Amino acid sequence: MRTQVCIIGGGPSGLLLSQLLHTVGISSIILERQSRDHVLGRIRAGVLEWGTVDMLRKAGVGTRMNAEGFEHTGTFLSAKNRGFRIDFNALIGKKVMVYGQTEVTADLYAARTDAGATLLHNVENVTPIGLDTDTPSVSFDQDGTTKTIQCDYIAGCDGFHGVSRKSIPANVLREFERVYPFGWLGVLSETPPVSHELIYANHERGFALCSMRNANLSRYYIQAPVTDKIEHWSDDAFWDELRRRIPTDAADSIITGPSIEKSIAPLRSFVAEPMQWGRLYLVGDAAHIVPPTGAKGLNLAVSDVHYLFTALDQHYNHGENGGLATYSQTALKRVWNAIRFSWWFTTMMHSYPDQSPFDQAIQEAELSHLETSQAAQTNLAENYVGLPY
Ligand code: FAS
Ligand code: PHB
Repeated sequence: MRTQVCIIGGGPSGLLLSQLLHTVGISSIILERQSRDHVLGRIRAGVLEWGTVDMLRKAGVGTRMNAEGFEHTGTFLSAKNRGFRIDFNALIGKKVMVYGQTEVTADLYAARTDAGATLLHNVENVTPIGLDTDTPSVSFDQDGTTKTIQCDYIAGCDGFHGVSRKSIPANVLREFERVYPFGWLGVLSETPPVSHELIYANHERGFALCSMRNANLSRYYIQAPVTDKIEHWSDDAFWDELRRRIPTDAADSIITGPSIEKSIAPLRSFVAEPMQWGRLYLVGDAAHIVPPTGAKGLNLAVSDVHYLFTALDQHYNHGENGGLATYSQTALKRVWNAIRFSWWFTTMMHSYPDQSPFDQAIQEAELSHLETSQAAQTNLAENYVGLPY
């Protein structure tokens, strides 16, 4: 088998890159280790930066998002059970789109399928070969047979636990990490959202977030110990704890219901440098992880895709190689800005196990300053809606 770009990983990064390459006549093959249904069943991100909205529209997959997504011109923060709003539109004339990653993935799958893309599922033992040569390849097993794809470039879109990052020599790769001493317990319920916009709540008992997927599908999170198990949390216990942490008016009006999904996700900040080595380019979670507080994970994957797609288009269709040569340094600049914001927002909003009353008071003072300072709100708004590509 041969293709121009071999893409390892069929999540949002790999699917979007393949779709964009297709729009400019560049061939790709996607290798995905899970089944299509497994990938489509994942429940992950909820907020799209406008840069992501533009990229999805450019890829020709924005129709359902335009019809079903929610445009949000602001968000609510709260401390001590009292909320206030940050108006993105009034401050910086920008907004975000609330449209679940599950739907984005489904839209990309539909487009790749319609275009007759080569998307191989349930592959095993994916192995990049010859990354430091001009003739790289990727071998893999499928249905008991070992196959090889000859290609020009390899896009490592295989997430944090993938094979791509680990294919960069240890003496080349530098990793930066912070693991947070808490996780997020998330619930999906077929109930109307408690608020028309998101609510990020600081509370001495722990962080909480009220989000949504549509007018009758809500997504809620509470901070939980990393050692916690979903079995420890009945639905009633979850709702009671959520009510204790969010603004009083929301707690009094929330409509609860049975959870249709319940999961605990750990939180970490992680960056791998460089994001390229030889003919291998790392994209999305393969290169970096952010705590979901700032809603940056999926959006950073999309800006990586933008940079790599642009560089490959310049190479194949315009004979220019500058974008490929500088992909890592270009992507990492935006990555580190998002890593910083996500760390800052996480540190301000969560209760740390060893936190003192002074620490809690400082968090509340920072939120009080945010409530009254246009400059502070503008800084948060610029980072939350997404810094320029
Ligand atoms: P993904 O991990 O999505 O995709 C990688 C793909 O590669 C997967 O399909 C995997 O099966 C495949 N793969 C792995 N190894 C392979 C191999 N060796 N061979 C072939 N295929 C391989 N972000 C937010 O912005 N907000 C959120 O609320 C949020 N919640 C999250 C909750 C959880 C539990 C997790 C894990 C992540 C969450 N994220 C969130 C981040 C998430 O949205 C990612 O940023 C996004 O999925 C990144 O997309 P990809 O880079 O495509 O990586
Ligand atoms: C979500 O809706 O899942 C969501 C929204 C915003 C975040 C994190 C998760 O910051």
